[in-house]
Amino acid sequence: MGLNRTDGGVYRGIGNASGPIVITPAFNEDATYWGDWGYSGSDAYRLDAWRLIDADGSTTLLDRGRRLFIHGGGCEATPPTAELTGPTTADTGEAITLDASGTTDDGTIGGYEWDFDADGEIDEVTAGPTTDHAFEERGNRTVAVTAFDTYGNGDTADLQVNVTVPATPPNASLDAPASATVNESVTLDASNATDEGRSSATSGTPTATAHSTGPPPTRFSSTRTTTPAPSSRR
Ligand SMILES: [Ca+2]
Ligand SMILES: [Ca+2]
Repeated sequence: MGLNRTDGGVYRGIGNASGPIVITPAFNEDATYWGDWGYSGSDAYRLDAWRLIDADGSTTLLDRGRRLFIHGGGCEATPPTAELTGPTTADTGEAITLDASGTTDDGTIGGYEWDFDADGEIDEVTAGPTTDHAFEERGNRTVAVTAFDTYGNGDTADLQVNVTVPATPPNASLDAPASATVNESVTLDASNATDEGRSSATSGTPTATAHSTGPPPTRFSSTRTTTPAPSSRR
């Protein structure tokens, strides 16, 4: 909760509810009336936590993208069977769509937790089965999704993605004198050439010395004489 905020809801007497009560949180800019009334729309009144306080007083801090499902009666225990598909190759910076829509459950899927870098920390929570992600570094990456049913039973699937640097041509640059005379040595400098990877053409020094040889230049004076086409006269 943010400053001076007591937003929340209390649910009781739900034993006769048919189907779960679904609470879809929407904080700050995502809220329907954010900015429309006195205590919202400014940084001082931003909500910064989504807490579940159980009847016994225990508190669970929820990811702010996570929906809450309230069931009457007992719990179901059968987890979903998670499935994750998507491109197995990608360029760095390229957004790819990861798709867990093949996940099945005996009941209803409640959400998906995504771990984009296989460190065990959840990076995103979605209600729907797909999300877009771009990898910043090359290499073999493992993405994991854990699909939960509305009782909190989860199953995890992963996908290997080989991330490579885009194969764009190098930006070639060659510095050389604007002119040279015969028998003068000039330096050709390609050290300003750039590429996001390693240029195979710049092994060793990127500079070279060119030495022009040959007979002294012969200067021609060229004069073009234009003869108008004869007018046809009879
Ligand atoms: Ca289930
Ligand atoms: Ca992670």
